[in-house]
Formats: sequence, structure tokens, C-alpha cells
Amino acid sequence: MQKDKIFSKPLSTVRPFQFDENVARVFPDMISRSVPGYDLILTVLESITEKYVQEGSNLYDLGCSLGASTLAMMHGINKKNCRIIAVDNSRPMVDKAKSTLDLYHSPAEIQLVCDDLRNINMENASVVVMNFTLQFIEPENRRKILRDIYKGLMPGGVLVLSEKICFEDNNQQALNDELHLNFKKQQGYSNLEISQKRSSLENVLIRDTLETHEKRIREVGFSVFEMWFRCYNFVSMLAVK
Ligand code: GEK
Repeated sequence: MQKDKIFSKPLSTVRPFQFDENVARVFPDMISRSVPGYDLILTVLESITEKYVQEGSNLYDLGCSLGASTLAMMHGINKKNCRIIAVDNSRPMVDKAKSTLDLYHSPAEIQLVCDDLRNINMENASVVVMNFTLQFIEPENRRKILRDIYKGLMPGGVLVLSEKICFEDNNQQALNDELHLNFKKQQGYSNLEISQKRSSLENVLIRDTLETHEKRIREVGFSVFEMWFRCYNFVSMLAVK
């Protein structure tokens, strides 16, 4: 796995974060050293898929990056005639995902799509995963995406939504940010890397509170809401139609 050194040298200008070739090259290292619990979430995605997948249905991985969640879903499929549609609007990510996914013998057909996830017409879905993707969409567009997911799901279908969150309470925010900062230092990131990456993500990764997520999920119609994972400011939620 290639080490993430993207922000290790002082940059004269820190540009807004992009999922470009450089990021795609180091992405597995970057995400696992930045998101506490990332590997656990993938493991659990597999068992959530086992529980909710329905025969002859579609499974969607929205914002698939290199296909880690797609693979987790693939391993959890225990029903016939399923199809995974994995979508990302970054060409370098999709190209790399393709070469990884091609190495597996999947029980389900896998379609990789390079497009904005908002252009995807979801239908007949049993499992929809957005693993740290909604946070990169403009907040005013998030409700429509959730509504479209709800419409595309079959009764009993599940949405798994993982996000970095913020807090109303300043003390809670400061505590969780500090604990996350310590995690990144433990993972070997320097203060310079941490602060340059933070500037680069400003206005690109926009967090909602857990309350905002739950309210929106319930408002679009989901009957079950569960925050099944949280570590500091990272959560993974599950919602059932
Ligand atoms: C994983 N889920 O490893 N349409 C399609 N893709 C998008 C859009 C959009 N509008 N906006 C952002 N992306 C993965 C990790 S990373 C999370 C997901 C992170 C894509 C973007 O190109 C990137 O690949 C992904 O969403 C977010 O389980 O880096 O923190």
C-alpha cells in the first residue's frame, strides 16, 4: 500500500481537496489512517449486506472510490441474480477500482460507473451504501439524494450512511476534534500534514450534526434509524425502508 505523503511538504498554496490521481494512488492508506473504524465499518457492511440483500435486486455503492465498500457488499451477497452498481465521479478512482474489482470472481454482476451519483436512477434496490460520500455534496442537495435513495429502495431495503459529523455543543466539538487529531498523530501524520489537509478540506467536506442526519432520514420516509457505529466525530448510520 503506497503511503500518503500528499501534505507532508510545505505548500505555498493549499488548494481545495480533489479526488485526483495523486489521491487515488494513496487512497487506502489515506482513509484508513484518517478515519478511525474504517476497517470495522467495511467488515460490518458485509454482514449488513448478508442481512438485507434480496434476490434479484440491485445494490448501490455511491462514491465508491477504489471499491472497498463494493467488495464488502460483494462478499455479503448470499442471494441469486444481484447486481452491484458502484459509482464515483472521479475518473482516476474508477479506473483503479476497475483493476482491483477485476481480480475477484464476484457472485453478482458489478457495474462501475464514472458519473455524478445524482445522475444515477436507482431502482429495485435492497442495499444502498454511502460510505463517507454525502459529506462531499453541497448540503442543500443532500435531502433530494436521500429522497431518491428512499424511492429506489424496495420495502425492507437498507441505506448505510457513514459520515464525519459536527456538534452543536462547542465543548463536545472541541473534545472530539482533539481526540481525532490524536488519532491522526498516532497514525504517523505530522502537524503540518494535518493542518494542510484540514485547510484543503475546508468548504469541500461539510459536516452535518447527527441530529440533522436523523431528522432528514426520517423525513424522507425511513421507518428505522440506527446509529450503529461511532468513534469521535465519525458515525455510521443504518436506515430501513
Ligand atoms: C470507501 N466509499 O472506501 N458523485 C459521485 N462520487 C462522488 C461525488 C459525486 N457527486 N462527490 C464525491 N464523490 C469509499 C470512500 S471517499 C471518502 C469514499 C473520503 C466521491 C469522491 O470522488 C470520492 O471517491 C468519494 O466520493 C468519497 O468505502 O475520502 O473521505
